[in-house]
Amino acid sequence: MLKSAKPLGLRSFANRLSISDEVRSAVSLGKPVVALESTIITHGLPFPQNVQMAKKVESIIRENNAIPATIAFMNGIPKIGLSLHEIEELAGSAGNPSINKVSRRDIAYTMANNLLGGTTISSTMILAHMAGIKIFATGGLGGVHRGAEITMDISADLEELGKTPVAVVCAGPKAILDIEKTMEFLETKGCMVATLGPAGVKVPGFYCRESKVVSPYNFESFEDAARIIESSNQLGLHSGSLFCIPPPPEVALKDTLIEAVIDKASNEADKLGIKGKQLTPFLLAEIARETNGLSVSSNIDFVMNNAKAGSQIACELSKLQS
Ligand code: PSU
Ligand code: MN
Repeated sequence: MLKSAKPLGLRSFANRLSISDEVRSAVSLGKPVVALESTIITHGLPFPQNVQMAKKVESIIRENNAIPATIAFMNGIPKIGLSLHEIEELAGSAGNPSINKVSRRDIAYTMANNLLGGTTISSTMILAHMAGIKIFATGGLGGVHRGAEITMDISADLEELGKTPVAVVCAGPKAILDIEKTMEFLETKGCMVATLGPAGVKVPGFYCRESKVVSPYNFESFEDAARIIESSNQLGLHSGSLFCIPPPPEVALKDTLIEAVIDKASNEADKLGIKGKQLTPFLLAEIARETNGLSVSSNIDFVMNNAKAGSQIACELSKLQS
């Protein structure tokens, strides 16, 4: 007998979310809000650059007339809109093995065990959507890893982009990945991909302005981007979308430099048997070491550039909806 079970309708998942007053009010008023992930703080960048980045990206979003919402798990609680103090706590824990890297599959465990967790693109999209946020800005996307035809290492970010209606603004998949296969997978999952620039523009390769892969679509203004998002939402497609912003020429790295460094880091990972969720953080740390921190500073510059673009898209979307 299931007599004692509570009726499902009374258990609202939204009760488990902690949304800051500022974000809750901005969303309900239809103001522009930009979500931010936190795996980049906990597993993507070293301390103290991670905390500097996390604070600066929020102020850039405010300067561009939007409200930032950094997302993370604080003692198991999914929080949308972290306080400065919480950002510092998260950043100070970077490198501590007890802090979890949280994709979709890690969410329930993190909550049940009251863990501190940095959210990847995948779980940030989920929580942003639950909180009513439509735009999310970050640095680089997870994707299909090199050799995935053997390892099956395909980031949960891509599955989420196929099924959660949030627009992700980033500098493309990093060249640590197989960009061509990443684009194929996104097509299969039904995620719209567009790159800022003229028709025929290539998908950026994160550190580099362009990869070898032509972007499926392009957009030339932030209003164009907002119209694509609005069309998807109006039809209830429930798919995510990916807007790629090529990094500014003055901070992009040379293809030849970065290719050699990535090859070396990938071989090292192979040799040490690093795989699963440890692989991306390992590669990022190796690349940072090999470039004497140059990859870290350019990574931060790209996040700022994407946050500015994300804010502008959020402002255009808010205008379309008013
Ligand atoms: N790519 C980067 N920097 C990052 C990440 C990816 O250039 O910090 C992080 C993001 O949070 C992304 C996650 O969602 O890594 C993907 O991890 P994996 O490859 O294990 O799915
Ligand atoms: Mn993986």
